[in-house]
Amino acid sequence: MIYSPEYECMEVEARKRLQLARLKNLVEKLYSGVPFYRKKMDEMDLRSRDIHSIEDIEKLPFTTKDDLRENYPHGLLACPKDRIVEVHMSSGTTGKPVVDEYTQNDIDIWREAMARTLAGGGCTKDDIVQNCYGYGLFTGGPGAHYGAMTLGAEVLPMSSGNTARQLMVLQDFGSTMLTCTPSYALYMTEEARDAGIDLRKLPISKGCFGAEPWSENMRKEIETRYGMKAYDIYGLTEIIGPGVSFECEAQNGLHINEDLFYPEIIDPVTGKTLPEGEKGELVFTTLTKEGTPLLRYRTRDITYFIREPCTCGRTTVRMHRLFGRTDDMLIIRGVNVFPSQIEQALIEIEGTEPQYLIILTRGASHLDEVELQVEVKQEFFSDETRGLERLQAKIESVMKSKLQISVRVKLVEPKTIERSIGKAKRVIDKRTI
Ligand code: DLL
Repeated sequence: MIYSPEYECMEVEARKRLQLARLKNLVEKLYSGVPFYRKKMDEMDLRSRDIHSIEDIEKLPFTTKDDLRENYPHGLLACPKDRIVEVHMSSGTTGKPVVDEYTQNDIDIWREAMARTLAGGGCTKDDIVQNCYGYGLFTGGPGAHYGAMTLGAEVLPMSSGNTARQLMVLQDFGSTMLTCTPSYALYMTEEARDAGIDLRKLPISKGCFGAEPWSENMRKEIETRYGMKAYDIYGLTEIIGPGVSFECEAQNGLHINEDLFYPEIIDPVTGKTLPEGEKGELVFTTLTKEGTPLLRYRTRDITYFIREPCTCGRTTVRMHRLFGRTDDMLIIRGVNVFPSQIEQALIEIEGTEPQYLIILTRGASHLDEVELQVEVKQEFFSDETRGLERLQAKIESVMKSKLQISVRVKLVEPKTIERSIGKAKRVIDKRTI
């Protein structure tokens, strides 16, 4: 089901006009209401009258995560403080968290964006949504909750963790849709297997997963183990939370809610807009937000746009599932590697579980050393040692040929790598410069 055909299936030129009107309005609001933006625009001698087409957005200044941190907590507020009704923050591991402050209108926009998102994954008023994204300052839990309620579905606000209880509810309440991080969805399948629960026999038939990188193969694992359709959903605290883009039944790129969040792809080094279809850094401008609207926010996420019409009928631009982030790109002996590439290579190798940990060290020779811990399927572990040695050598050679780096593989028993109930941690970087 398409939740808002009037916006999602809008004629492309009409959408551009809408985006332009919204952008001009935003620029005016930021100039008059946010000293940080007024200063930037004064320095560049820019006003909303200089914006004649949506492409003129390229004239406007970027906003970075550092800008957000420097203006923590309320420096980027664009409306009177008493209009704020809810606040969320990112779980950032370094520095101050980034803050999103919502007016009631912003919450309504979020409900709309998340209703479109869950509807993209097939959610209707008849569904029972087991929401295991974390509730709290994280946007995942509340975002999915608002969306499911807006669609009239029944919500089970589980939050993350307590897997035994999740499985009990999944069985006893007949949940039909699951919302959580993909790594937690997989973890639940392991616990279910140990508890002798056949997830494929339960009513659960679809899920919207996001908040962390995952691969096409991980999707296949989740779909097979639950007997469900698994959809990728994307978003970030700074822009609104989840609800920025989502997959439809075609599972071929994520439709961006571009009447609300204007997307661009830039070269992360030069900041220049890249030609259509090229892979680069994703940038968003919040076209309708009131609390903490952002101009050309650099997400550090890497993807490219797909503009060919989608079979679902939506006319919105799609983004390819993320390739990684400019800041989680590992540089190993000068080679650029994304953890997602390692995952993609690994999951194709028979005998391994999609659970891994990359440990980076710098040896006495000052060269980067990579240890890749990989969980092996139980059947393989009980096998003779020669089988394990063969598997280890195979993974090492696949990594060498696919990623051009030498890794030392350490096979570990099932369930040794720490599981996460939220975003999974895949890399431990112990290198010192
Ligand atoms: O993770 C919002 C969210 C909640 C999205 C629930 C989807 C579902 P943050 O904690 O601010 O917000 O983290 C945002 O997570 O810039 C990406 O790097 C990453 N990310 C989010 N969704 C995906 C995805 C939420 N589908 C950061 N695939 C983003 C890969 C994702 N990475």
